[in-house]
Amino acid sequence: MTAFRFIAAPLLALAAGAACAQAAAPVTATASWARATVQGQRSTGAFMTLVAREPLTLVGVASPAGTAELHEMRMDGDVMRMRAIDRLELPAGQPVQLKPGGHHLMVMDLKAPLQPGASMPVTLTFRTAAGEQRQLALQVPVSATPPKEAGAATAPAGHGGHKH
Ligand SMILES: [Cu+2]
Repeated sequence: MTAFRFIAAPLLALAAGAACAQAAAPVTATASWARATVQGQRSTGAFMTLVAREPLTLVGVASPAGTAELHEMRMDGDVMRMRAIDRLELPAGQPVQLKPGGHHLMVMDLKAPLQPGASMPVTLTFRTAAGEQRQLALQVPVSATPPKEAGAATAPAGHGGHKH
């Protein structure tokens, strides 16, 4: 006789507790932008600079615009490929850039085109050193090009304007 085992898995509704007062993530996001899509494009990248005030691990990304993932770029032989990663460490006080060609947020299966001037809601989930979760909700501006105030490396404006 086979012993049937019933594994009681209580399906506790992990409802997004809107009323649950969750402490804000001790992190700031600056120079955020998401690349506008061209016709037929179903996925896009989102970029920003994150500065954590205490050691944090970025463990999740979500957007109502589509399916969001955290990606990294990595050389595979001669080919640059991107792949999903499940975490990104943010050392305290140290800017971590999510940028084209590096770590970035990827939003796939977009429900609608992303028009320049619009914004895309993104929620980042972090884990603290104590293992607690913190969230940061952002409205990421949609743009065809990176924002100018990105600081640091200033584009060499005025060069190469050699059109005939
Ligand atoms: Cu990607």
